[in-house]
Amino acid sequence: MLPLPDPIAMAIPFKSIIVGTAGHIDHGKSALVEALTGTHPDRLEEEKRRGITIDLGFAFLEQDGVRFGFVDVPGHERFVSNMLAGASGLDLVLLVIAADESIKPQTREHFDICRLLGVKHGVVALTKSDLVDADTAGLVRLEVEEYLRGTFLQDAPIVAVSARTGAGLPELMKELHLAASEVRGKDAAHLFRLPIDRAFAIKGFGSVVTGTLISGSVSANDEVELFPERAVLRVRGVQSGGKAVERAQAGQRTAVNLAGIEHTTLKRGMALATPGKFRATRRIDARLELLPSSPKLKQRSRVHFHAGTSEAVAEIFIYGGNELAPGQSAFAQLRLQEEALLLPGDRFIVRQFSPVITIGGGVVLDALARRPLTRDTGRVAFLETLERGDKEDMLSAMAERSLGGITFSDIAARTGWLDAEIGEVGKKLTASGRAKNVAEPLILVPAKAYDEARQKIADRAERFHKENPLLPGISREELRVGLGRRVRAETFRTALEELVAQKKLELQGEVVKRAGSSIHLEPEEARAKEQIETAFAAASLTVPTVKEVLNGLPVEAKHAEKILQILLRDKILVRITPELIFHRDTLARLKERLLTYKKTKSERISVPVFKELTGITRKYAIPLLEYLDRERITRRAGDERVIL
Ligand SMILES: Nc1nc2c(ncn2[C@@H]2O[C@H](COP(=O)(O)OP(=O)(O)O)[C@@H](O)[C@H]2O)c(=O)[nH]1
Ligand SMILES: [Mg+2]
Repeated sequence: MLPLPDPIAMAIPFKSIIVGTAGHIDHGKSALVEALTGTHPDRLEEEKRRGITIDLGFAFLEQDGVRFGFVDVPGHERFVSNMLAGASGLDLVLLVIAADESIKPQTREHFDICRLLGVKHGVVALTKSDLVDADTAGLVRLEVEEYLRGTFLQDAPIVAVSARTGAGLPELMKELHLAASEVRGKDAAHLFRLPIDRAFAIKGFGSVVTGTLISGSVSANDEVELFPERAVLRVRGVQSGGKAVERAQAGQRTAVNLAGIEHTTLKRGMALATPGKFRATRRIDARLELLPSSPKLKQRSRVHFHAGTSEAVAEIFIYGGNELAPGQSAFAQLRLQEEALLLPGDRFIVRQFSPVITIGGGVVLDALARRPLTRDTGRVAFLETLERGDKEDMLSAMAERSLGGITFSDIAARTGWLDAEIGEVGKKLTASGRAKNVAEPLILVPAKAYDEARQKIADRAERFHKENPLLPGISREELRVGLGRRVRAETFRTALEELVAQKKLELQGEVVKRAGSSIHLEPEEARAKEQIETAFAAASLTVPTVKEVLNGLPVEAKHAEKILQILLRDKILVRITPELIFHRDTLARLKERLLTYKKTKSERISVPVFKELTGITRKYAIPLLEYLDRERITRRAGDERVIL
């Protein structure tokens, strides 16, 4: 017979499968993992001494192109929270039931947990088959079949085995391979996420964390972000399946050696992720399901919340009801006492506050939820859209619920989608006219909100013209501020550009005006304008006060002030102090005279000489010289001015 081809030599990628044990204490879970892999999964001294699994244990087996990572969980009810940390990220469950004891409480609890966590595949091992006769074995098999009817394991193989004699082990392995072939692997191309289940130090290496890599991949020299701490750390090295590797992929048991952090600051429940993408959360909206065996859940109950490897006390707010009946599900908010890194689609388990039993679980829909408010009537429809999972609808709904638009980084943090995916879905939304992109790379504003903003801009500019016929238009800033905070600056800019492109509005510097509009002056206003100009021009440097000029006009004071503003805007008049206004020709002549003085007399001029030269009093001379300083015609040097 030909030797089997070596998968490594043939560069066939291994399929990585995480197998988790589940079942009552003493049913032979750890013994079975040892019998299959050659590794006894109990690691702790205490576990070995007492012969009981307390924490998670790990063992590996590579066979026929499959890399099995076994996560062995404790069966004792006191250690269910450890079991939960191991149960997240399972591809398939190895449900262990001792043939001499059949189904026991933690068989049920572990199985419920697997179901609530969305585990889809599994194999049942009837262990300790060497201890029972054929009749008993047959009876237990019937009980198990009955128990699993209608669940995800109803068609799963039930294999009688003995870790002691080795009976049934080859058949069990065969079934594990079959089940593994049905598992759809986790997505290595996605953003990296690793819930941490262990943290320790290795002499000479420093801090190491381990976990089941649930998404993406990680390799040496990557930067990763630690949650909820939000520290960015460098990866020194990576192991998977107990061996150093270049890159660990989703679906693998993974150890990450981290630089720049004490192992004592790292602990189970934290997570590593692609840096700069995600946000930790304390409030999630979810689909919450209560087990039929659970008592009813009251509004504002406190529970223990478990997701990934993390756990926190949480308060539950049920939407659309005051309690949740056993076996029912509802949308609910969970307010966590501690921050966690969660994304939509993440599964979680809830356990009763006291006594601690598993009562239900669910799936995260909105990981960055707002607090529950009775006036927030759109929430249930929003959660329904998220639950349906159509990406365009989801993004559209997210944009609609955002205040004034959703940015690229908001979308990434809320969905965990890849950049390319965000771009693609965003493009579809804008192409179909459901949303408008108002800035690169992406700020999505719902079409309705955008159209409203644009209309408001046009209306306000128009209204301004009506109310201020003597002004050229509204200032850009005044127009923007008047729209309120819900219209973000980018929306304003885009909508304004659009209105200008459509020749509805015109931009003149910072002034927004109706396209083609010019100021229309009534005959007496035009006369008044002329009078003002003449008054200042005739006065030369000894100008009258503004009040004096305006009072002698044939128009109302309000109009007179506006006409003055027009002259100032058009720079026919120049205001050099709040009280002093000069005609531009007067100032131009003054500048010329100074230059002549410089050429013919001196580069320097004192205040008295300036007064003499211009024939004005100190009241005018000082502000004028300060104005000339500002204009860089002169520069102050002690008591004198240097003419520049
Ligand atoms: N006779 C027999 N004993 C077993 C078998 N598997 C496990 N045991 C024993 O059952 C006890 C509990 O096994 P263990 O693997 O620690 O159970 P766990 O708590 O489910 O992990 C140990 O004393 C094992 O030696 C088996 O197939 N046959
Ligand atoms: Mg054990």
